[in-house]
Amino acid sequence: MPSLRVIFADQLSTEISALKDCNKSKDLILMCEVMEEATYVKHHKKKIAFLFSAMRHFHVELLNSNFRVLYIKLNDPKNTGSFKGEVERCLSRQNFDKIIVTYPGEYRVLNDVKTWESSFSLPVEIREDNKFLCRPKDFQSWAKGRKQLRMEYFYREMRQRFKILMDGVNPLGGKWNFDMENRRPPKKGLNVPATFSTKPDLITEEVLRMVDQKFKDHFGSLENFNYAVTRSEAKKALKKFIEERMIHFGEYQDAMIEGEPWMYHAQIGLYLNCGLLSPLECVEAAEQAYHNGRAPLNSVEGFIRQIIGWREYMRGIYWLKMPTYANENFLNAKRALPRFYWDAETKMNCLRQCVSETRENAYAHHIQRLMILGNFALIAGLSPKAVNEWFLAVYTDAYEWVELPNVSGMALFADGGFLSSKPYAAGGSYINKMSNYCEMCSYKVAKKNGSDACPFNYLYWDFLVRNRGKLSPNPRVGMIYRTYDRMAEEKKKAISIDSNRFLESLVP
Ligand code: FAD
Ligand code: DLZ
Ligand code: SF4
Repeated sequence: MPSLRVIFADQLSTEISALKDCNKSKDLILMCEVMEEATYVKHHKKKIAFLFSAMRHFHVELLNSNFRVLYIKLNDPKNTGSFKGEVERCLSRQNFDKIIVTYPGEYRVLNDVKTWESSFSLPVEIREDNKFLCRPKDFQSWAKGRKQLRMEYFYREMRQRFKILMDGVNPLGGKWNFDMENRRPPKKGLNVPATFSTKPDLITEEVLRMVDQKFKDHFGSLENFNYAVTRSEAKKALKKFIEERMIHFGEYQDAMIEGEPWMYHAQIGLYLNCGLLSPLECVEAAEQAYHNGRAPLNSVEGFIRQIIGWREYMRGIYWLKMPTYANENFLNAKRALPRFYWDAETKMNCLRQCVSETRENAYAHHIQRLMILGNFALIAGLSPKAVNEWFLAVYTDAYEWVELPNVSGMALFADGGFLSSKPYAAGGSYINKMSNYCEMCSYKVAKKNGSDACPFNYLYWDFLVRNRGKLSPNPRVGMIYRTYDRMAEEKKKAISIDSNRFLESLVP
């Protein structure tokens, strides 16, 4: 009897484990566009269009390779709107001996898949997700018995295991990490080369029309849709980054410039996370560029660390800590998400720029996500649930396995320091050093208090004061309190008054 192989939107690779040993003449592949997945959070329109177009192109690729595929479009009148409903419909038409899937990327979907066996009285085989380099169970073994998990040690083991940037048993260049060379502020007159861009074909145009019609109330613009939607185009996007922009990736990794949404970042997260690119091919292409003398070690090492270090580490944490991780709120932050996260209407230029770019591109680079959008959410005490929902909805590369640890763990310190050793809280001077946003802002970054002072300045201190009981035992934060304690009483009072006034003025 044939088996039914279900492929989700983030598994668009002919190498995916669910397709291994597939009998092309007998087995059936099911792919479905379902309303439940498009709306469980109101995803950015570009994210939905990207996934549906990439799914439809992958469907064509599978047909061209002689696989049997049942592809359910969103506007199929019989579409039940859910994975389970579509599997049930498929099973009602044909008999199968079992269902085969690759581990879904989200706990929520895994829970659903786990009900199929009893609901349909059919064995369900859930296979390892080979889009990643470290299996959740290997991460669990690595984590076991460690008091503190630190990405750096995990990363070093990944370098050794996959023999990446190694000189025998030592790291190439004598150091594991070149971050100290990677934090340059932006320079005036940088001429950042454009990222990959391609014109929508007929399949994408049809999807764009459908998304425009069906998801009118979702965040974001569909204008200038120019992503790769096939593996061959995604490979071109990677090549363009490696050849033209990786050279400065390290140097300007933390820099932000108004009107330069991508800076020297790769813009490949969306392709990696849906299976169009594999992590090892990205890493190997970067390493090759170093050996060919096309990019310096600090850039290449920095880029590789993001992929075999941070990306795998975040996924490891997700599967280690779910389902409780989704409810973490160490700092008991409760404030509703301000409306400007959706409409960009705020006088704070840094936030206005980052939200506007997110709305246009469904993209913001790491330091915008962490030090502008995340930092504000942290110091203003926004509710982790609301912030997570926003981050999951607005970026094309967002799936819960990677979004949640980045937001709750890295940006909001909601896990109490399990993932990072101290909160990434910063005042305006950091933003002013690493960007040119403050030059065009209505607030004055040099002013610490008063109605025209940069809100990041007083909110930073107010955040520390509000959370003193929980943060002062942390050795990396404790000494900052000594600076606060030395402040004049009048200044402390001004911080509190300004912060209350500002926070009260936020419109949810
Ligand atoms: P580059 O900066 O060019 O990096 C190359 C690749 O490294 C990325 O494509 C990504 O696959 C990987 N990478 C880099 N940093 C991280 C990281 N911290 N965690 C995991 N992988 C990383 N990444 C997502 O893929 N999806 C998300 O939903 C997501 N949400 C985030 C939310 C917050 C608050 C923060 C601080 C970071 C988040 N990240 C997320 C991580 C990172 O910001 C994005 O991976 C990156 O911006 C994607 O753009 P890029 O391809 O240009 O990345
Ligand atoms: C994000 C998303 C969207 C918008 N739509 C679909 C879909 O129609 N079909 C599908 O298979 N997956 C979709 N996804 C991705 C899922 O929500 C989910 O993130 C993955 O299946 C991983 O578990
Ligand atoms: Fe942002 Fe403050 Fe700079 Fe304005 S002055 S851009 S609010 S950091």
